[in-house]
Amino acid sequence: MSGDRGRFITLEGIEGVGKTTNRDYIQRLLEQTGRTCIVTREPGGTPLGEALREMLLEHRHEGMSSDAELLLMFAARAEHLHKVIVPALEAGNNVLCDRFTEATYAYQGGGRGINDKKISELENWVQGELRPDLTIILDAPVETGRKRAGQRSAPDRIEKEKNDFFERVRHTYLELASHYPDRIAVIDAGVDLEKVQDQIVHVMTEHGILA
Ligand code: Z5A
Repeated sequence: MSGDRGRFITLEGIEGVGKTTNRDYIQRLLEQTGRTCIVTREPGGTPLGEALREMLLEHRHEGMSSDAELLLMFAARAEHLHKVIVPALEAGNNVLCDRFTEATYAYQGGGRGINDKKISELENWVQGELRPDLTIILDAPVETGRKRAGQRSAPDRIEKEKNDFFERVRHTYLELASHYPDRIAVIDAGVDLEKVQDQIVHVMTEHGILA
């Protein structure tokens, strides 16, 4: 990728921590850098990816095998990278993506118990050397996130897993952040929105995304 490529920022966390709520705010911050910011999501972001998202989340596919789930996530990601993310970055735009490969480590790795090695092989195959410039993990206790999400909509196929699944997901996110502190930041999302957004500005500045 060329030297003047845009920045690739991803948002992560268990359900209900505020990824959707904070997306527009982060987009506005990224646009202050003078570059257009493309906002997208995973699974999804392309017609094929959105079709795969429906298959992954609807209850009709209850009991889907963990390997099938993993491969569908990466199939959607391959299409997303090829059609949206890489062209946008190469055109000099910033890209803000609601979930990316850290979600695969957390949900399919931590949650479902798939070996990290399998995930990293797919990561290297599908992404080559591309990694997000910054991943912001919005972190809150599982009960807080589930309570907030529950007030908003009925649970989908993955959201209806039990609390211990989400505890493993949360734990894996925190582990990833401790392994890659240069590109993954954790924010306390269990507090008022204003305080969450102050922390977002702080980590984006600290990681050189904002001046
Ligand atoms: N998944 C996977 O397994 N593997 C992968 O590789 C990928 C994804 C990429 C879809 O994700 C599912 O795909 C997801 C993981 C899996 N399944 N689960 N669980 P998604 O991102 O589309 O869905 P989600 O995680 O379920 O997101 P969500 O429920 O929409 O949560 P959110 O976007 O983080 O929360 P929100 O909608 O912004 O906020 C929820 C409510 O809380 C809302 O009413 C807000 O007004 C309120 N809120 C937000 N912040 C605050 C604060 N600070 N205080 C008080 N109230 C707040």
